[in-house]
Amino acid sequence: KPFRRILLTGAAGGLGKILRERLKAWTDTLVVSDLSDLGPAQAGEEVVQCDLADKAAVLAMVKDVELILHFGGISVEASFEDILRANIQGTYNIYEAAHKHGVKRVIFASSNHTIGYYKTTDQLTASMPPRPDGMYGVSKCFGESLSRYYYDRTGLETVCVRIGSAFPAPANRRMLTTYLSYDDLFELLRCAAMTPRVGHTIVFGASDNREKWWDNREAAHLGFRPKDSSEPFVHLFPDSGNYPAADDVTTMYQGGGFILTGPQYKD
Ligand code: NAI
Ligand code: 15L
Repeated sequence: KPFRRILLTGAAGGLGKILRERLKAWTDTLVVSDLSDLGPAQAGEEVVQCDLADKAAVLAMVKDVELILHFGGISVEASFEDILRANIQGTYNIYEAAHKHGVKRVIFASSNHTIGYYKTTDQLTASMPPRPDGMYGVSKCFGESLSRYYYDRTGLETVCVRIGSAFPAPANRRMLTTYLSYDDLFELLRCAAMTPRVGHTIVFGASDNREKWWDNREAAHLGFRPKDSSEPFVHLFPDSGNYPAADDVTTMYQGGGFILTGPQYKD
């Protein structure tokens, strides 16, 4: 197996549950961690239930780890205070622990919501300025900047995966463009983990969907080639001929519904 010890944070989450099964093929020991209950440790696993905001717990959990897949945290828009704790403090704790223990590489679950305020008519590359669509997106921009800093300062490598919509199937018209199948996600993670040198790389995570907003030329060294597509689901969301609709911000911007979920709209 290519690794002795891998840490997966967010292992009780939607993606974490899938990765927990698949990552065992890569490593002798998979450390699975979450704030939520993870059940008993299975063969080849160690279970650590802790809050990412608990710096001492995170430091202890990262000891002897070679690769971290950082998927833990709040995964949707929420109050700034909650995001501060889970995503900003939590991600800082992961990087500080990774540096102290000499971890070689982190794969950071970033998000398309780092760029959600670009228009659905825009084509993006990874080096275009971030345009987050809420506090959640801002926290993912923090993770991308933090990891850039740790790479420049210490040589700790990171691949930031700006995941589109990684679910069993697209749930709406927008996700026909942002859909990332679980198999393509896993292939992208394999490229991120196994490519010999990645430095600090930002890569968009989408399947080979017919409509594309994101161009991965700046991450070509990863060699990621998606195999799936949202095509089998296109019939579920017929084209109204009115997309993007001039009077609907959720179709004008790449972030879709997140454009309307900021805390300011709830106050
Ligand atoms: P999820 O919400 O199902 O899983 C996140 C996990 O993190 C949960 O099990 C939760 O208990 C844990 N968590 C939250 N706060 C924590 C804390 N303070 N300490 C420790 N654990 C904590 O989300 P999902 O869909 O599995 O996403 C995983 C990661 O990928 C997240 O970082 C999310 O932002 C990112 N992502 C996912 C996308 C998707 O399409 N599923 C799209 C873009 C990004
Ligand atoms: C995300 O960042 C979220 O974690 C996920 O739940 C989806 O909402 C996804 O983006 C999306 O944009 O579809």
